[in-house]
Amino acid sequence: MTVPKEQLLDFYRKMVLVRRFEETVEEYSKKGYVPGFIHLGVGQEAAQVGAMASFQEGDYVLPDHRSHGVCLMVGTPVTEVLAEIFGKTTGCNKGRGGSMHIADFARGNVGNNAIQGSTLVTACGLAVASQIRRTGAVTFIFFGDGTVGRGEFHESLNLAGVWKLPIVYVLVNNGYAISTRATDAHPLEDLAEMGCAYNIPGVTVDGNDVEAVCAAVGEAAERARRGEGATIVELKTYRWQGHFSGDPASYRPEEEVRAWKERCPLKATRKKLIDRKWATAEEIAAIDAAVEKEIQEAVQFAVDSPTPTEKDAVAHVYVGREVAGK
Ligand SMILES: Cc1ncc(C[n+]2csc(CCOP(=O)(O)OP(=O)(O)O)c2C)c(N)n1
Ligand SMILES: [Mg+2]
Repeated sequence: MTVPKEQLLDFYRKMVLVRRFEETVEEYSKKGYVPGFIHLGVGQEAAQVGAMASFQEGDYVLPDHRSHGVCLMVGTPVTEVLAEIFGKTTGCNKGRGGSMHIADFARGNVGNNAIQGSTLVTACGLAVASQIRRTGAVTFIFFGDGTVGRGEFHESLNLAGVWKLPIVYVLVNNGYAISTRATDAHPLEDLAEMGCAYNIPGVTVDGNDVEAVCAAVGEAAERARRGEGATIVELKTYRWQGHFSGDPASYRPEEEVRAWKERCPLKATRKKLIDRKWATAEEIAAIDAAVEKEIQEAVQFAVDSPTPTEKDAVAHVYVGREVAGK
């Protein structure tokens, strides 16, 4: 699939934004600004940006633990997502959620979750709600190859298959679940085929090709909007870093990492832009510079924002209720 020039330029800008966001989170984590673990999606930008191109107002999305990029694509300001990861009061969840609990209900991000597989079940609930209300909304759920081994994956597919739920299962296969290779953990090479047991079609595409991702997820979303049910879209990609920031990832051969870095989704998109004469090197550099400015402004905002007070820690626990004595 070839997307129009303006869309490819937009994809490129968004992928640079996600890449620089992740690199910045890592940099500030090392400086001590980020409480808790972080799981970075460097290398997976095309999967996140390309898949979210089909997300529309009124839809729902359930990102996962490696989905800062997905949270940005929902439209939550970069400042608010970064401040959330820093645990600041200006974060989109007032600094209470952090990296693994980023939600923005108003924009359809129902929230990621540190418990692998739990959101697969939540997806069914959201999809049933939109089916009953006839809103035409699609639920996009992001999860990894490792999460396919959870029981919830099968429970979710079973219900989605029987009730033809409007869900797009975005299966981001980055080859590993922590240190376990996907090929050692699953009997199939293409995990999208697992849908056949539940009468759910599956498609496997190059997750580093933003146009291929956009096309496959787009078709799945249209199918769901037509009331024809769920689809699994498996995006084959790779995470450049370890499972969490700080994991040396010594379980992966250096040659494998090098080969995947050669297949960088940003580099591939830059090449397409140049080859099609849709952008010059200078225009690409201008996009990079504009993104850098946005990132640095977000850093300033997040660094300068206040941390929650002790009183804040118990506020917002119950909706509309004050905790006595606090
Ligand atoms: C129920 C549950 N079991 C185990 C874990 C620990 N854990 C966190 S991420 C992860 C691996 C997830 O692998 P995958 O689904 O492939 O996603 P990736 O990290 O590769 O993006 C595991 C086992 C967890 N968070 N929740
Ligand atoms: Mg994985």
